[in-house]
Amino acid sequence: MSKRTVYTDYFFDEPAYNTHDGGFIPLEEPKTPQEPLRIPELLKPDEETSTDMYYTVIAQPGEVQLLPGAKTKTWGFNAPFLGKTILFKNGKTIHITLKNELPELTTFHWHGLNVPGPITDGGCHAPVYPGESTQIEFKCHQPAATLWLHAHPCPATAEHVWKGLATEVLVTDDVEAKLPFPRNFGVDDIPVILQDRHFHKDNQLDYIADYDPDGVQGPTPVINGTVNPYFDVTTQRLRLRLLDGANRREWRLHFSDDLKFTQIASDGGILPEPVDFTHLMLTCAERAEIIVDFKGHKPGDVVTLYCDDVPVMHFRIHEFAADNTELPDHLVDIPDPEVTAGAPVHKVVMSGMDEEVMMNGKKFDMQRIDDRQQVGHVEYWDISNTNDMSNGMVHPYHMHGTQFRVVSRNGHAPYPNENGLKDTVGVNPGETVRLKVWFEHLGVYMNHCHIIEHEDGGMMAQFEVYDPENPKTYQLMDMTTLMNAFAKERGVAVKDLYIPGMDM
Ligand SMILES: [Cu+2]
Repeated sequence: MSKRTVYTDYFFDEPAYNTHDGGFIPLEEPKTPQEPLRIPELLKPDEETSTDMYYTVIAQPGEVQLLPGAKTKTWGFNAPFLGKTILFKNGKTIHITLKNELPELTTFHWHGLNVPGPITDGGCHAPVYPGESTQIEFKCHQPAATLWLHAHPCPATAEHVWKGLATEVLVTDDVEAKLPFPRNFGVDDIPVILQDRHFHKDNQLDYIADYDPDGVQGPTPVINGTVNPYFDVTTQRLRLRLLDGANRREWRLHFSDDLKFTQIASDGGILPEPVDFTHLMLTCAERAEIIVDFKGHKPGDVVTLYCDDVPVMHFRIHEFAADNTELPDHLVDIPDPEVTAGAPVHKVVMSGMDEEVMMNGKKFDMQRIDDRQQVGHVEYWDISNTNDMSNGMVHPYHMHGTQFRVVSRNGHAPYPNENGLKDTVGVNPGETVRLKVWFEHLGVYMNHCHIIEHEDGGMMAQFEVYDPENPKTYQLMDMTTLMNAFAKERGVAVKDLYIPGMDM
């Protein structure tokens, strides 16, 4: 038996939990009947060879039966809501046709993928207009991980994600394939996208009605696009690829009877050592792959997953074969390169709440490069949250184009499950989190708070990864062009266009 510590707390600072926000909307247990958890299909490649994978990813409108009665009008990737799960094999060259069948422009951002910016990365500089398609191509070069694809068209990112433009992207490799993890997709290895929504008249979403500059929330947990889901457990061990895909909500997760579970991967891939918990908090955009062992349960039992004290998902236990697999105490080696001699320490300050949010005292500007780092160099980034503890919040800080290491929190060791590669880190009020960051590709990238209304509202900046031997200039998108396009697509005059966050 392993002697690993079992952690029983959420690590983050309790006074900063979203439950203390003035605008907090508590989750409510749905009163609708339980429904089987929707398991997204795997997106079929158009073609796959020993070296290349070809995909077509379509942003499309649709409607989905989320509640009894009227279907809800939604958006998704190759599906009416959320999307099919997309799989990249490490080492292959990936070719993707990005197609927009929505009535307005959007972008396809590969959250956590190490690809060149700003176009392949798919931030605000890479709009795909309605009825159009573009191509991207990149070499998948990173360890197995649970990443995700979401829309990122400034300043409408939050609205597009709220409507459903978010899905998981799995990277697989030979290292992960040898580890004793469940990996039968849809059976014992399942995506779990944690979101919340507010349903209005006729079961419709109304983003504008629900708008809150500190992040839009709804009382109904929606898991993989399922309200009140259950999952039929047919194996002793179950791997959940948890993604906080909510616009603002923190998920403080625990199972009934404080069932122990084990985190095996964070944002950027497998952890060096498995971490055992009874409680786990995820901030927006963070991922955790966990293995739950139902050894002590018998057919007919139900194990419930809670967020705070609200049930969000039920696991119905069926007959399963005994499985005595023990996880090794060491899983993988994680890169930890030396900081480049003489490198500067980058400073990022997240400040404010509501409309006042800023990064380094400024609102986001698509045409401004706020920082630079040389490609291949390894440098510290100190990320501070100047909110105060009595009236502040955890800002989840995200960087495009990299998987970083968390070095310290206010000079102390990071949380026990932060020893792997990450692309998003929750920063407590009054805290400075030191990251060690390096890049493989050139480009202009965004860094921001992943409370999506905060990024739309301007708590966002951008930096250039450059090569002094190969200086580049970038054609950067501007807000006027995007605003004119949105106005035309929505059939309103520019002066009448309202996208929350646009006046940042
Ligand atoms: Cu924030």
